[in-house]
Amino acid sequence: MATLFERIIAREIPSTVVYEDDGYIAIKDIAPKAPVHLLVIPKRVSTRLDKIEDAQQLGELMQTAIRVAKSQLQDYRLVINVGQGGGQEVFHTHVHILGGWEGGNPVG
Ligand code: DGP
Repeated sequence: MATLFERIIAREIPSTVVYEDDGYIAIKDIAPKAPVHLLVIPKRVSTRLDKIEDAQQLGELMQTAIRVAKSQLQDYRLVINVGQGGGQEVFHTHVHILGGWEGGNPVG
């Protein structure tokens, strides 16, 4: 069965898209944990970050996350939850971009 993010990529589920290219989509998180909370999602299916063995793919994911983050924010936090114990809820690899706090990141 398609993951939630595959269905978002296919436009079966609506989302606010802030960036898209052939390999990636970036959307607004539906339950933002910061004034700006985006998700960068590779279109190529993998369940979690450590299933991506190809260094080029890993690099491309980070480059895309940085490009999207810099287009919206001067400073930011990148978070990747890996596995249930790591806080991952959607098992389709993605990078969280968080930022926009007044006075800086409250998490430290
Ligand atoms: P994680 O816990 O790392 O798997 O993050 C999953 C994120 O996905 C979480 O911050 C909430 C977000 N999310 C869940 N359902 C939807 C949805 O339907 N649309 C959008 N835009 N985000 C969603």
